[in-house]
Amino acid sequence: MPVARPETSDSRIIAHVDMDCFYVQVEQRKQPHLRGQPTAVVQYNSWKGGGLIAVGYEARKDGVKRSMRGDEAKKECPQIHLVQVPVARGKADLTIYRNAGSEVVSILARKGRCERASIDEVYLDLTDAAETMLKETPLETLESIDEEALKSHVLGLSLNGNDDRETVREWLTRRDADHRDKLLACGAIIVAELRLQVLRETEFTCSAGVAHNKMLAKLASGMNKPAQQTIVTLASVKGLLEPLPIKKMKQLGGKLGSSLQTDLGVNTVGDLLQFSEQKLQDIYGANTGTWLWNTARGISGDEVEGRLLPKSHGSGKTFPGVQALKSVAAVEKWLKELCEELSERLQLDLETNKRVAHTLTLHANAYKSTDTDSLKKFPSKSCPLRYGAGKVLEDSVNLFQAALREFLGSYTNPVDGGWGVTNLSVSASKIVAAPSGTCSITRYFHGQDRFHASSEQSDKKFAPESDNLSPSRTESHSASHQTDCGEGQTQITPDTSSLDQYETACKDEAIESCLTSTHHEPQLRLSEKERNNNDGKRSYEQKRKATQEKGTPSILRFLQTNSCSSSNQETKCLPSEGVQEALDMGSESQNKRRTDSWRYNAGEIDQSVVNELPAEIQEEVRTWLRPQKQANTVKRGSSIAHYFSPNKNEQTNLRKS
Ligand code: DCP
Repeated sequence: MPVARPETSDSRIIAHVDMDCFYVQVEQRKQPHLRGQPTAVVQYNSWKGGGLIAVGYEARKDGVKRSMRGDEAKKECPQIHLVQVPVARGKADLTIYRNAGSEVVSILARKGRCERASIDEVYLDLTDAAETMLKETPLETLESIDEEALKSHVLGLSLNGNDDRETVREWLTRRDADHRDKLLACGAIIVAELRLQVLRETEFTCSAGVAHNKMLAKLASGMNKPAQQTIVTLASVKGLLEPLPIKKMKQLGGKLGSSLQTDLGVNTVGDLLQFSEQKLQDIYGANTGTWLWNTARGISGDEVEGRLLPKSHGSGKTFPGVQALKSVAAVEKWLKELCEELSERLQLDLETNKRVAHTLTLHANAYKSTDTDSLKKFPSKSCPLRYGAGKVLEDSVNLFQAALREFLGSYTNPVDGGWGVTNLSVSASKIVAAPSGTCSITRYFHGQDRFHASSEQSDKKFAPESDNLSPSRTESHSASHQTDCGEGQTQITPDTSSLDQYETACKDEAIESCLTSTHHEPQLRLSEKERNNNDGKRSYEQKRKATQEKGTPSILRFLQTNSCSSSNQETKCLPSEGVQEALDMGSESQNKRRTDSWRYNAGEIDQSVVNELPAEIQEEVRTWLRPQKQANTVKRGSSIAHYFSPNKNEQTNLRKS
C-alpha cells in the first residue's frame, strides 16, 4: 500500500544513479578483452544457451534483448560473447556483483546521504552539497564547467542542435534562474563529477537522474543511457509525467494500477490528473487517494534513507518445468544449500558490519497436480531467526512444512506426490546493529550448531509473513528477492501469544518494503588485500590529482583513451578508499541506533544455554542483561533470545507473573 508523504521541500536535490548493463561491465572489468565487444551475461542454466540477464550496449545495437536466450542472441549477433554468471552450490553466485556494487556505493556516499536501492542503483540526497556549492561559488561566476556536466540532458530545454553544450552551459549558469533551478544545476555538476570518480576508480559507467525528489530522479536516470545524466526541472515535470503509461509508475505496476485502468479508465499519468483528490480518496481511501493525486503531479516526499547496506539477505533458486521439487526430501536438500548460503552471508554481515537479522522467512511457489484451485498461493512463513546454518535449516524446514500443510489444506504432515515446488527461497530481514559481543557469541553458536541441530516443533512460533516477496526475476536473480506487496497470507500457527509485537513489526516492515522495492543487496566489504593496499591507494590518488590538474576528461574520452585493456590493471586493482569511509559511516549510524533499537528480553534467555558458554561470553551476556532488568524496559518479541533456544517454562512463568 503506497504511503502519501507530503513533499518535504521542492528545493531538495535528489539523484538516482543507475549502473549501465551492470553485470556485463563487471565481467568486462574481469576480462578486459571483452571491452567494446558485444557481450551478455547468461544464467548458469545452459538450456538453449542460457537466459540473458544483462546485455551490453554493443550487443543491444545488434538487436539482442534481455528476454532472449543465448542461442537466439547468437542468431541476432553471431560475434556476441556470452559469459556465464558465476556458480556456487549449484546456483548463481552474485557475490562478485554485490561487491562491485559496494565499490560504487562507497564512492557515491562521499557527497551526501546515500541509499542503496538495489544491486546497481543508488539514491543520493545532494541538497546540502548543492546549497554549499551555490553559497561558495555562484554559478554565473564559474569559469569552467566539466564537460560531463555540459553533456547533461535538461528536460524542457530546447536545443537547436548547433551547440548543445553551450546551451546547457547557459542554462547551468543563468543569473536570473529560480533558486531551485540553480540548486539543480549544482546537483548536476556534482553528479557529473561523482560519475567520473566512479569511472576512474571502478571502471564502471553509470547514468543518473537529477531532480527535486526520488520519484522524478528515478524516472529520469533511465532516459538517456548509457553514461549520461538527465535533469528534471520543475517546469518539465508535467510534460514528463503526462504521457507515461500508468503501469510504468512505481507501485502502480500491480493491482492498484490495474484498478485505475479498468475502474477509472486511467491509462496514462495524464489521465489521472482529471480526478480530484477527494474523488481518489473516496475510491481508494484517504492515504492512497492522496498518494495518487500527488504522484500524478510529481509530488513525493519520500526521503533518501541513509543506508549503504542491504535491508535483508536472501538466497533462492527456481526449479522450472521438470526440475520442480516433488518431495519433502528434495526440498530439504535444496533448503540446506540455501540456508548455508544465507547463514554465511549473515555471519559475514555480523563480522563485517556488526549487524544481526531478526526474522527468517521462507517463500516458495508451488503447484498442485490435481489443482482445482490453481490460483492459491503458496503462503510465505516467517519466524524469529536463530543464528547458525543448522538452526536456520531446521527452522526453514519447519516453515516449509507448515506452509505446505496450509497450501494443501492438510492437518498432518503432507506426503510426497501431487505437488511441486518451482521456486524456493529463504531470507533474513529486520536487520539491526548488533550489541557488542554478539559476534563472538554467535560464532560460538555457529560452531556448535552444525553438530547439534535439535528440533523441537513445540518451540516454533510461525508468524504469518506479511512481507510477501515475489519470485525472483530470474534464476540468477533469485539469490536476491524483489519485494512486492501481495496479499493472501494467513496465520496458521497457534501459540502466537508472545508474538504480537513481533508480528506488528513484520507488518510495518512489509509496508516499508513496498515503498522501497529492492533486490537484496551486497555486503559492503573488500578483501583484506584491498583494504590494506595503501600504497596502491596513494599512487592512484596522486595520479587522480594529476589528471584533475590537467582537466577532467569526459566519460567518453576516458573510455576511448583507457579502454580498459590489461594495461589498466593498476586502476583495476585499486583499493577503494571510499569503502572504508562508507563502512565507518555505516557503523556510526549503527552505533547511534545501538542504544535505542536493541532490547533484550531477559526472561527469554535460557539460562542453561548461557551457562554452557565460555566464561567471558557469560560475563558479556550478564552485563547486557543487568541494566535491562533494573530498568524493566524489556519488550517481548524483539530480543536476543532469538539466538537461543527459548526455555518455554521460564517464559510462561514470566508471562503469568
Ligand atoms: N538482472 C537479473 N535478472 C533480470 C534483470 C536484471 O539478474 N531479469 C541483473 C543483471 C543486471 C542487473 O541486475 O545487470 C541490473 O539490472 P538493470 O535492470 O539495472 O539492467 P542493466 O544494469 O543490466 O542494464 P541498464 O543499463 O539498462 O540499466
